[in-house]
Amino acid sequence: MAKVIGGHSVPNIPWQEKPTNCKDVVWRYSENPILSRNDIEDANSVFNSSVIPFKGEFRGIFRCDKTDMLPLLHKGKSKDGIHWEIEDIPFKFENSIDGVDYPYGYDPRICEVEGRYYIIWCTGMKNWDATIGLAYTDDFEHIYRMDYPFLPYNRNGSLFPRKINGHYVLLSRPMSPAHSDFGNIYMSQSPDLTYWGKHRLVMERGRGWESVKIGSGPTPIETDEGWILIYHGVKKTCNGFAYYAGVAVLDRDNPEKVLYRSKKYILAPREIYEQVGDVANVVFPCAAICDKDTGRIALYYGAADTVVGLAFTTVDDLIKFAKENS
Ligand code: BMA
Repeated sequence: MAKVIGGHSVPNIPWQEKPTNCKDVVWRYSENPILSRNDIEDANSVFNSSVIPFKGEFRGIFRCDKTDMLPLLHKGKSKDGIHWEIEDIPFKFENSIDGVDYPYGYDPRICEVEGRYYIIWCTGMKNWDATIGLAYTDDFEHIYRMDYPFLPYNRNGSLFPRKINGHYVLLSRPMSPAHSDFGNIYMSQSPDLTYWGKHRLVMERGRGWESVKIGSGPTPIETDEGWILIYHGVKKTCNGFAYYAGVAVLDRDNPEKVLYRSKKYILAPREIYEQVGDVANVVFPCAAICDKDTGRIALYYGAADTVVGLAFTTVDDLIKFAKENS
């Protein structure tokens, strides 16, 4: 088994063995979806959400659109990572950065660095221009905003769970407000999580399922073979965009260097709850819990911009797939 570096033992990681007739690298939880609008009062949808192990349980930040269709962030807790108690009211930050709370928020990721939990999400600035928001919490009770890492327009921020060569490293996907049909993954570095620079291109959109744009997904997982990066890729069809998930392995000391990148997707909208919803044909992973002892991975993804799905794979499965299909 590839050795998982850092991270935690998560003996209670949600898990189901791969069905014997399944040939896919990622397989779905048999009771999907795990969360829907019925789990939050007055909700239209709950999707693209992030979770993390916390003191033997799990905590999460959930994107919920209530029936006013404004995306905001809700806290949630769970003992088993499958059954969640989500707060009905979006959380408020303890402080403000520019005099406003946040007009909207979506696609959160959570990353633990040195015992502190960072939340990275797409936020609206005062005038609603979209950029990446950054916040931290130590207890999932009080959440403190930090400054915006980047100017608009930017989304899909994923932080690495340790400093690399003395710097925090953040992946992001700058975008044009005028054209939503291109986008590549970049990385930026910071000595203090406030000032960001040394921006580098990591991956450009590819072919087929990732030909329109790509964006990083869950917090990368460190192994002795490199960082496992799960990301989403978008294809244009005559019925609009379709969202897939893919995998790449980045160099441990210099994640700008892509070691392997699968030409094939690892997850596609195939089930009815992924194909039918507010936005059809979307799988959008935002969290991957990894148990460092077994290499098991529980992958959480938004489905059709409507519900949350859970799927499984392993560190070895992903690395092998990325190598064989690179
Ligand atoms: C992207 C983001 C995601 C969403 C996806 C599909 O641009 O806004 O939140 O899941 O589109 O609608």
